[in-house]
Amino acid sequence: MRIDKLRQAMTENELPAVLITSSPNVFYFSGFTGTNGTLFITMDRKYLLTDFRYIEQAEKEANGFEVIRVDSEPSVEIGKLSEGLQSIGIEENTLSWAEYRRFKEAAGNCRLADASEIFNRLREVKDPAEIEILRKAIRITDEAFAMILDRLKPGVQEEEIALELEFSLRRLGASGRSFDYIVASGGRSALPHGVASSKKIIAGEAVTLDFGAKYQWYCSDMTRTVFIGQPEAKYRELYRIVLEAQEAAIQALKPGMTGKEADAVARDVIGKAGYGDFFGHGLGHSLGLEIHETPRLNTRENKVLEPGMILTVEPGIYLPGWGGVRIEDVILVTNFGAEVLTQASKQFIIID
Ligand SMILES: [Mn+2]
Repeated sequence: MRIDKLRQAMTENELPAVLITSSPNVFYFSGFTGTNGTLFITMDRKYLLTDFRYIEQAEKEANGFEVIRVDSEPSVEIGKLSEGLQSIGIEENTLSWAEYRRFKEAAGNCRLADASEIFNRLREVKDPAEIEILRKAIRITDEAFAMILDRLKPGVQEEEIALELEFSLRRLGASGRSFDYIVASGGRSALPHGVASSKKIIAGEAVTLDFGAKYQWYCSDMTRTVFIGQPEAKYRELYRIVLEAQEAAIQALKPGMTGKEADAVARDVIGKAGYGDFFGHGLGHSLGLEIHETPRLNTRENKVLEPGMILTVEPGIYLPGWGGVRIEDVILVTNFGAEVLTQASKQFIIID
């Protein structure tokens, strides 16, 4: 099914073969989970090149693929497979310069063309099995969030909170995290990507927690800003605006809308409240096998939302040196609108 769609796209793009090198794409198109694997797919053959360690696993996981053992790097083998072909689609964003040079030399007169957009596009709309896995990954994050609230107290280091999150996610069935834990307290909450540090949490501070589980190779993502004791009054104002922006965007989201239009809904709310300059990132992103996938929700995204897409909606306001607030849920684009998959509370949480 995935290979049929891929070949259809290859035909449309006049690519008689593609070379797939990044692990998420290797997994998506073949089911192979080893750390060393390269796919070479033509209109009637499909090959998986891997080394000695993975031959048995490859034959088991990559249904219908001809497994070729390559114990050093695969460019010579790729050269042989591409004999007589006019062009090969590659992934330019993940190939190293060295790999590219080797493939180019091995491919001889055969043209190499970037095919990343074909692979991205095929992964944009999730199938029902993927949606089920993502729901579970999101449930795990919700539960880990509920559990971490008890651990948040003055004197605790951000890194300790990150470690507790890791324990919770893994006890709940995740294989790990989908990206480095963001635990940003006090002034650090103004850093949109404030990865957990050795800073200790102090009474009266905001703490932004942004984390995700990796479950059966799929990623979840959520953010909440909570407060350790009574915060400054201004935080209530920021929180109200960010929540209003987030809910307005979720309400408005529907198939047929562009990523740019969705972004504008939230940006409008924050702009009208006077904080437009302090929301410097996009509203959200798709996610799946990778934490950031296309389409995005930002000021430049012209891609149109379709049912089956899974996206984050995560506006924020960050006042440098002072602090910030972000609220992030994951939503599923349905036939008529958006279903919010994240269940964690969005109330103004004060932990005493
Ligand atoms: Mn996110």
